[in-house]
Amino acid sequence: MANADRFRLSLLVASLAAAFSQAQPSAVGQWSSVMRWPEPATHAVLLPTGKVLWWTEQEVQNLHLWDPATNAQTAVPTPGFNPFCSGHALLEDGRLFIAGGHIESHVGEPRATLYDPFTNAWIPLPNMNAGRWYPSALTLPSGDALVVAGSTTSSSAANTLPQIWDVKAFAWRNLTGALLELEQYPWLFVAPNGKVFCAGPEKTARYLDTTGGGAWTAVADSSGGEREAGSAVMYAPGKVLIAGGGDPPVASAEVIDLSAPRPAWRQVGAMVKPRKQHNMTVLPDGTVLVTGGSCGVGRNNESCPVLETEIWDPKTERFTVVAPSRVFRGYHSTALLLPDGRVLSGGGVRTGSIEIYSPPYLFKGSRPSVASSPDSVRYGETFTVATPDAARIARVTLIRVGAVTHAFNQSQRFHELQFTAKEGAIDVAAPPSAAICPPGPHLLFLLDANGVPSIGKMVRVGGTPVPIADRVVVVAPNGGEKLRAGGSFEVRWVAQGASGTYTVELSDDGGATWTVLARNVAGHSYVWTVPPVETERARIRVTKDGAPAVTDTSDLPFAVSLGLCAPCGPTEPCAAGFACVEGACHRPCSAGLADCACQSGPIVAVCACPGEVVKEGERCEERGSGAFPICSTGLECHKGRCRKAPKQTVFDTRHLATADRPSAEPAVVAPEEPKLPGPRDNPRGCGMSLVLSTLLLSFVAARRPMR
Ligand SMILES: [Cu+2]
Repeated sequence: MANADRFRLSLLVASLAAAFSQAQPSAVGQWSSVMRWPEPATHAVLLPTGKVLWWTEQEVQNLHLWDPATNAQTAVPTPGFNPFCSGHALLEDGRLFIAGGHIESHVGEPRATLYDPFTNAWIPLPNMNAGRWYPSALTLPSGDALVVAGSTTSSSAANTLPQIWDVKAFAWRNLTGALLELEQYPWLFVAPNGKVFCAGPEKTARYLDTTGGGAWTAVADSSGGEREAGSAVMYAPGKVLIAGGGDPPVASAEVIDLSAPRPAWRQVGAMVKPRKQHNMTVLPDGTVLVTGGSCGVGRNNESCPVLETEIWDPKTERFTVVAPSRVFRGYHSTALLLPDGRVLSGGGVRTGSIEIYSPPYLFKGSRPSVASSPDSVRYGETFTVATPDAARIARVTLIRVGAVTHAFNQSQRFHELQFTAKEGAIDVAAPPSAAICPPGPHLLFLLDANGVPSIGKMVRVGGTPVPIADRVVVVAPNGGEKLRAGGSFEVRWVAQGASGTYTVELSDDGGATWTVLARNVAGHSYVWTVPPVETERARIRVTKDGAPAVTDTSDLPFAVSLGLCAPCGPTEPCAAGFACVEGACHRPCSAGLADCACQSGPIVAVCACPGEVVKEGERCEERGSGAFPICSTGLECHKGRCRKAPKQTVFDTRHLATADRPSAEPAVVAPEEPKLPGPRDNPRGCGMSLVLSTLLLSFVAARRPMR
C-alpha cells in the first residue's frame, strides 16, 4: 500500500472508530483486535471437525489448519500441487473436493483432489479435461461434485466444459451438451428444482441441468448488469441475494426467488457503500454480513478501502451499518462463519492478518445450549435435540459450512427448520429433500426470542454417504502418448480405499493379450523401461493385488516407437527404415529428412516430412512455402502446429472416453509447444515458477533448430 493510501486508511479507521465508539455492541457488534497470521488467508473452509483449513495466495503452497477453539495453527501436507485459485466443495461425507489451482496467472491446474479432514490425508483424483484457474465447485443433490469454468492456458482460454466428479464411480462425467464460456468463479447454487443456478457475476443468470449431457438455459437478467467481483448468497432455499461488484463498483443489491412462477431479479435497498471484492456471510439468524471490499475502480483499489461493515436483513431487505473493521481486505480476502457464531475475516493481497467479528446477537443475553443432538439426519425425518432451554427456543436454523475464496462462498446456504418444543428437548423437522438442502456438513443453531444463537452443532445432512470403495484409475499413459523404446516412463495411477499393492501389465495389441511388467508394487507409480516393440495400440492395465475387480486400463491406446528418435551412432545403427541424424534415428522422407525434434525424455516429438499433409497437433510451416508439412483440410497452421481455427475457448478432449470425442478421428497428441515466460499481464498474479521456466528453457534448448 502506498504511503498516501496508508495515511488515508488510518484517517478512515480513526473517524469510523470515533463514530462507533459510543455505539453498543448489542447494536453494532464488535471486532476483535487484529491478529497476525503467517500468510494472507485467500481460501478458507470450515471442516466438519470444526477446524478451518486455509491457504494463501501466489506460489506459497503452505496449507494450515486453524482451531478456533484453541487458536492453534498446524501445518497440513501439500496436495502435490498449488490449490491457490482452485474451486472447492464439501462432499456428503465431509471430505473436501478441490478442483484446479495455480500454475501461473490464468494458467490452470488440471488436477483435482480430496482432503479427508478425519485422517489429514489427500486422495488425488484423475485429472480434469484441462486446467482450471478460478473455477467454482458445488455439491449436487446426488452428492456428486460439479466443477465449472476457470481458465486453462491464458486469460482468453476458458475451460468451457462443466464436469461432475461421480463419487461412487470415482470418475469424471462430462457435460458435453453444456459447453459455455463463463466468468471466473461463477456463483453457483443448487435450486429447489434440482438444477444448478448460476446467479452471476454475468448479467444473465442461468440454470444448468446436470442430467445427461447437461444443458444451460437463461433465467433472468440482472438490472445491475455484470457484477464482476461482487458477491452472492443463497439466504433461503431458492432465494439469492447479489450485491456490489462491477467497475467502478456499485452499491446496488438484487434478489431473486427461484420458486416464483417466472423468477426475476428485483432491486432491494442498496448497500451504504459501493464495493467489490467484499465477502457476504450468512449468519445463524438468517441475516447476511457484508465485510471488506474496495470502492475504487480496478481489481484491488487500495486507495478506496471499505471498512464499513453492513448487515442485510431478509425481512426488511435493507442493509444496516454496524461496527467497522480496521484492516483493508479487498482482493484475496475471505470471511467465514465459525461454529460459535462469530465470523472470521482475513486475508487480502499480502495481508497476513485476521479479525473476528462478533455480531450483535452475541451481546443480547445468555446463549441457548444444546445438550445433545444427532451427528447426522436424513431428509424428511424428525429428530430430537436435547436442550435445557427448550421453553425459550424461538427458531432453529441450519447453515451449510462455508468454503470461501475470491469474494464468493461456494458452499454456505441457509435453512430455517420447523420444530416443536417439549420437556427438555425439541423435535426438529429435517430438510425435506436434497434439492432443498444438498447433502453434507451443516451447523445447527437454536435461537431464543432475542435472536441469540446457541453454539452451532455440526450435523451431517443426507442419507448414508457412499462408502469409500476400492478404486484404481490409470492416469499415465492414458492414451495418445508416443513412447520411445528403451526410454523410461513413469506409469501412474490414482486410487482410493484400503491400502494395497498393485500389478502392472502391458498390452501391445490393443488389450488382446497382456504381459506382466511388475507385481506387488507399493505406492501409485512404477518406473518402466519401455520395451523394444513397435506399436500404436499399447495400453497399460493396473490391478489391485488380491482384488481382480479393482482394475483400470489406459482410456485410449498409446504408441511405442522402436525407430523414431532412438539414440544412434557409427556403432549403433537405426532400425530398418530409419536414418541416423545427429545421434537420433529419424524417419526418412521423400524430399529429405524429416524435422523430428527429438527430446531427451521418453516421449518423442511428432515427426513430419516436407510437403506431407499432416494431422491436427503435428508440426507445420506457417509461411506456407510448401516445402514443409501442410495441414490437412479444416486445419490451419498456428504457432508451428496444425490446429483447428484458433478459438477463444479450449476444449481439451484428451481425457475423454472415445464416445465423448467430438470427432471419430484417432487421437494424436503432440507434446505441448514450449512456452517462454513472457511479460506478466498481471503483476500481482503469479509468475511462472522458476522451476517451471527452467524446465521449459532446458526443453527449448534441447530441441534442434527448425530448418
Ligand atoms: Cu486471485
